[in-house]
Amino acid sequence: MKRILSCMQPTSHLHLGNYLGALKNWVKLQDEGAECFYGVVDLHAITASYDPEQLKDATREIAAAYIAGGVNPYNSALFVQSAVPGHSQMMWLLATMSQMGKLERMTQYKDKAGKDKERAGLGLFAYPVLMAADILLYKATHVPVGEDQKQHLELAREIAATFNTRHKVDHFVQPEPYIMGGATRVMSLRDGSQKMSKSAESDLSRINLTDDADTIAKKIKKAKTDPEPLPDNVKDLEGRPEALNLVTIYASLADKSREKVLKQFAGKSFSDFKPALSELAVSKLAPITSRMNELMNDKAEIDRILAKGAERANAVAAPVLQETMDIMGFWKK
Ligand code: AQP
Repeated sequence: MKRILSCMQPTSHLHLGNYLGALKNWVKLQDEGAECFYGVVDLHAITASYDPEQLKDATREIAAAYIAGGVNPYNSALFVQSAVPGHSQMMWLLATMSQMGKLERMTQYKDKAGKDKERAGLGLFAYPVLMAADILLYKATHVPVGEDQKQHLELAREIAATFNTRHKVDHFVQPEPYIMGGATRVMSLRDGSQKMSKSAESDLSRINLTDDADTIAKKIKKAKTDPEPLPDNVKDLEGRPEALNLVTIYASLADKSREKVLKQFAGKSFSDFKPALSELAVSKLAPITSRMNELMNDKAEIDRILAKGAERANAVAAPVLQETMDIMGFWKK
């Protein structure tokens, strides 16, 4: 049986990219019977500047989005990373077998640290080691990853192999990347060459799962496009990244191929296509938003769900951590 581990950071509100690129497919995996661990990785979120006043609610909001998007917390383990102590403990153990040279080559670190590496935090540098700990702690067999996380997963595989070889054991499972059929890479509404992102400065660049119908319609209306009508095939969208992005979003929300969407809208201009896309986006997202709002109005219920999830996650994680420490030769009481 597949054991899946996947997580999101409570850095801000989730957006349509997080939904179509990850969450929607998590629900499919859960419904196909995989054993799923879905985390809200708050320890990762503090590797960038953040507001301690908001972290708890941001964490609850991500959990609410998971549930509203279809994760069944009685079926999948929905947990907060910091509530399972094994994550940070395992990270230290794995840090002792991670090479600085490899961490320095991580593209995400290079992007996020920018030019001023001297001032980049150790947490940001060691982020991939914590991610390896997240995965190996559950002996996850499969990790759904986007392009940007492939390099980190490869590192987790290398760390697992180093541990097994060094200690002559077959302890850690080599996690496989799980390529999600139907996962969609959603691009910014302001620039079709950039991915839709929580941390992009302009809120007009993304549709948040917390946006109401008017806001969604306004953002789609203002989305960057070009003056050409829509073609009848995907190839003709080459060189038109914004048009391709809107068609891709429509197709993903409607669970149709882009070809089918283009057959439907061939020859139409964006003044026809955008209202149709708004209507579809609102009809798909409104039930999620309203369920999220309901859950956020009952924080005690979210906290109950998260406490149960932490228990379930810990029941798997704690023995793996102990076994790892035993292999490494630690004293135990
Ligand atoms: N634009 C996107 N299209 C498709 N999938 C996306 N994901 C993120 N953006 C898109 C997927 O969402 C999951 C959770 O991501 P994360 O919380 O770890 O943060 P991220 O990947 O760094 O996403 P953001 O929104 O860009 O956050 P910030 O701005 O905080 O860095 C992952 O599975 C990711 O692939």
